[in-house]
Amino acid sequence: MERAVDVAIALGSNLGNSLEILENAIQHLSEHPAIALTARSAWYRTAPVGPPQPDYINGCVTGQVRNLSPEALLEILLAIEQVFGRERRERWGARTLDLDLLLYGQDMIYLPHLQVPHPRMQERAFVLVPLAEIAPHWCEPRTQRTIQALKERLPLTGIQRLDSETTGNHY
Ligand code: A4P
Ligand code: MG
Repeated sequence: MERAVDVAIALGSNLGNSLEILENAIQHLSEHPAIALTARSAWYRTAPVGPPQPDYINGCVTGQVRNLSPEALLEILLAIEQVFGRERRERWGARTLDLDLLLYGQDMIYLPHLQVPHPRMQERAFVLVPLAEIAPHWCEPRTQRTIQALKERLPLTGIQRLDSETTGNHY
C-alpha cells in the first residue's frame, strides 16, 4: 500500500554562490519521483551559529513523500549535497550545501546516523523562522509544540529575510 508522509527539509549554504546552489538543490528535490514539494520559504541571510565563518543563506521546503523511508530520504539528501561538492571538515563549519531532514510526519527516529526531528531545530531561528512561514501549525512531536510556538520562544536576531519573487510560493 502507498504511504504518503509530510516532510520538512532545511537548506543552508555559506560557501560559493549560495543562492544558486540552494535553488539548484530545490530543483533536484522537485525532480525526484518519490518527492512532491508542497511549499518553499523565502531565503534568509543568517548569522553563523558555531565557529567564526561567513553568514549563511537558509530556507526550508515542505513536501510529501511516497513509499520513501526516512533513511532513503536521508540518502537522497546526502547525494544532493555531494553533487555540490560538499566536503565535511569541521563540525558546524562552512559548507556549500547542508540539507537536514527536520520532520518526517510525526515520526521520532533515534538511529546513530539519523535523528528526526532534527535534534537542534527547536533552538535555531535560522530553521524555525523559514519553517514557520510554510508550516506554522505542524506539531513538533518531541516537544508537542507547533513550529510557530517554538519560534516565538527564540530571539530572532541575526535573521534577515531576502526579497525574492519565489518567496512563500506554494506548489
Ligand atoms: N544526521 C543525523 N540526523 C540527521 C538529520 N535529521 N538530517 C547525520 C540530516 N542529517 C542527519 O551531518 C552529519 C551527519 O548527520 C549526516 O551524515 C547524517 O548521517 P553533516 O551535515 O555532515 O554535519 P554538520 O551539519 O556539520 O553537523 P550537524 O551536527 O548536523 O550540524 P548542524 O546542526 O546541521 O549545524 N548557522 C547558520 N546561521 N545556518 C546554518 O545552516 N548550520 C550549521 C550546521 C551550523 N551553523 C549554522 C548552520
Ligand atoms: Mg547536516
